[in-house]
Amino acid sequence: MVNKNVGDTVYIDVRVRNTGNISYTFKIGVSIGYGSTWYDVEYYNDGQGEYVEATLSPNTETTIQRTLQIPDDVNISDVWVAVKDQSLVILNETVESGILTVSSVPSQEQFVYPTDDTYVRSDYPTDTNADTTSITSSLDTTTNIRRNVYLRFAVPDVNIEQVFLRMYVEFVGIGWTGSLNFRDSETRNWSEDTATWINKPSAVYTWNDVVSFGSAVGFWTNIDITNLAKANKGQYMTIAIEGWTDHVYVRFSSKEGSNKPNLRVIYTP
Ligand SMILES: [Ca+2]
Repeated sequence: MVNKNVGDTVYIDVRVRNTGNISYTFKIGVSIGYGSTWYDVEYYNDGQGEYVEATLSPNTETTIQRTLQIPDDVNISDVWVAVKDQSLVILNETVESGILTVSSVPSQEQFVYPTDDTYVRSDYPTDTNADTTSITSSLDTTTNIRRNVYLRFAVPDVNIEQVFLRMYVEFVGIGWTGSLNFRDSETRNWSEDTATWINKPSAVYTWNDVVSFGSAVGFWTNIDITNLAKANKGQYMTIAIEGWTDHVYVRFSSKEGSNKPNLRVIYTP
């Protein structure tokens, strides 16, 4: 417990040591507490409370030194030092100087890009679209034209906590408010170089999610496919995106585009 008064200067001098078995980046900040509640200093002091980022390899340590003027609009009971990894508080201590030891291992994330992605068209049934920078899924019963998107991912063999499918929406048909069906396919081995409407991956699936798109563009989908990814861990997994209700037209960036589809995989090392 460090008791400080308004206007006091606090010198923070902390050594942070990583005794875990992996390297990771975390943030070190100084917080001001009222009893059991603590706040980041950045709430109160212009610039003074900004976090310091540090990357520590296993079995290394670093020293953080800060000078903090206690702001004059709060009552101070404690000064805390917090170590954070993204939003996760790993550790905090009521120390003004000393050693913080980080031994708990936080969740990690990785982004997995498709090995193959393409779209196929019902009205051009032998065409391939391996290298287009966009992939479109559509359904128009007036013209009876359908476009299906197929993505193939190699799901990493890790201890999965959560997996999200992220697709960047470039364009939606104006006023076309139909929905798309996202599903898997039992066909794991196919190639964007040869996939066509005629030989497209199987329609047999175990999971699906019907998604509606408004008029907004320029955003990422964030579809939770945790259970599907767990079931396909260490294997290739195919995801199909098909028109579900009429009329719908949604264009996504492909892996050849600038906003590649990806799986955000959150896992425990
Ligand atoms: Ca492609």
